Amino acid sequence: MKKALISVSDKRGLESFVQGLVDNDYTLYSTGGTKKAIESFGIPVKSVTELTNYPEILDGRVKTLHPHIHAGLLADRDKQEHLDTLKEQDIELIDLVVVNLYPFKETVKQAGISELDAIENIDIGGPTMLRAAAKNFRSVVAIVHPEDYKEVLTRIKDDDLSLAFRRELMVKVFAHTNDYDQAIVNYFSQNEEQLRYGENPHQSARLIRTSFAPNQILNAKILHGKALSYNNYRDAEAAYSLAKKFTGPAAVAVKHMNPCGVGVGEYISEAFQNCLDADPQSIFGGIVALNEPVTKRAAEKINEIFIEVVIAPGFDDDALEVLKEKKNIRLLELDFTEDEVAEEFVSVSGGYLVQSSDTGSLDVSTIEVVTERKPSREQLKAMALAWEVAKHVKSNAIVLANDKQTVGIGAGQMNRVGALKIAIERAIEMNDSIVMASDGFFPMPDSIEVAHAHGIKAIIQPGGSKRDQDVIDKCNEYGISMVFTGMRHFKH
Ligand code: 93A
Repeated sequence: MKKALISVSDKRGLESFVQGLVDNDYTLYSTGGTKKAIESFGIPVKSVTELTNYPEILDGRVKTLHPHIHAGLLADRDKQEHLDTLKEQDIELIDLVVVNLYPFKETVKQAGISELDAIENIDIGGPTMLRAAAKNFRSVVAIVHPEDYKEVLTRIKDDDLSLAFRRELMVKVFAHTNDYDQAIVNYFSQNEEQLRYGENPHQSARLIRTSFAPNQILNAKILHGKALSYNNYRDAEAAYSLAKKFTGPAAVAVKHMNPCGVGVGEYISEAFQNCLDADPQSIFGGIVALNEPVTKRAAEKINEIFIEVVIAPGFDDDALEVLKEKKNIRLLELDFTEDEVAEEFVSVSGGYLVQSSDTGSLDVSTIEVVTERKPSREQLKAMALAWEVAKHVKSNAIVLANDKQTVGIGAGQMNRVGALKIAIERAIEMNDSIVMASDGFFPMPDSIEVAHAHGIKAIIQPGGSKRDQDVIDKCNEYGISMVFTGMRHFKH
């Protein structure tokens, strides 16, 4: 008779599985609660204490942590010496282990959980058995997920518990215990915090801090206001990551992850005013990042409208006093130094995609003027601003700007000329000093026609289209200057 050790917190699917094991001549051994459950199904089961000759002690903290269990799992069936030792010590071989762990993650997710509750839910014996059985996968079957019960039973019936299958199960075990330990690390290092909800109120959410660098949004000091929401954090990241790209005073307003207004100026108050004027409608309820300490003058301007979050490298005392008049505004202090090239993750069903972040920046000395007309100094300045902003706008992105602010932004469109039309429609002004930036190349000259019809005289874009020459010819026909950056900046 083969021996199966069953010790599970999650009792889903248990009845039919253990019945199947018994039907296939397994003797079952279980810990307290699992044994009771199996007995309630009317299925014969023995206590693990019959293997250990030792009672469960310390409120169950020590149930299976015993050499008779672990030697029974770890003995190498191909080594006579191991088998002899088991015989000498009167230890039985265990062939199959079914363990799932105390529900640590589920427990700490609940509201009002104490640290003691969390501690009691750290499973020690379960992972130890799983890891032992998984290490010995050449001889032992280790099952951690109830979803695998069915296939295991089928394979037992067909006598097909192949080495390859046991290896698959082994990988699942170590992935699971790794994930389980990470959840413990996150909870106790306070790297993990519950958020009130996710993108919408019916979605749950939490944040997980993986770094403590002072120039990262999750490490901002919240000087005033209630905790940030899920959307606040994402918008704050979008505003902050763009604001820190500017060397002089700059202010960035973000709505739904896209910049809606960006302003630069000699002083931070002027930069904010330009940012506000760039789109006085969209900034309402927005997130604003300023790359220099907030002065009283800037604070007074900010206070004139409804802003949810202000992020800055500092706040003057009198500025704080002004801003704190509003109870609900969140004030975040954060180090604005540039990041090292970091990695970004996005989830897709089945896992994650990882890429290095887009730190490609424009070197004005290497840009190529491709038209007869050259951009003026003022236009070049506006292009640098528009280009930086375009990198931070969802694709397809078109940014119209002068040398002190964005004047119209078209974000997240499925075709480029559509993005341009939106940017023009939103534009606060259209005149000769306005330049246009496109995050990707123009596949055809249609956008140039539209730009020309609205008086745009200078364009910055990556280049690289099959029809670049058509686009250049069109610009020459209309007396538009155009530069190629050689680098596109899609953002999805
Ligand atoms: O408290 S433990 O870390 N000590 C143990 O020796 C032990 N052995 C199994 N937890 C232990 N377990 C866990 O108990 C299993 O991982 C399983 O989640 C749970 C099943 O307990 P019961 O059968 O009493 O419901």
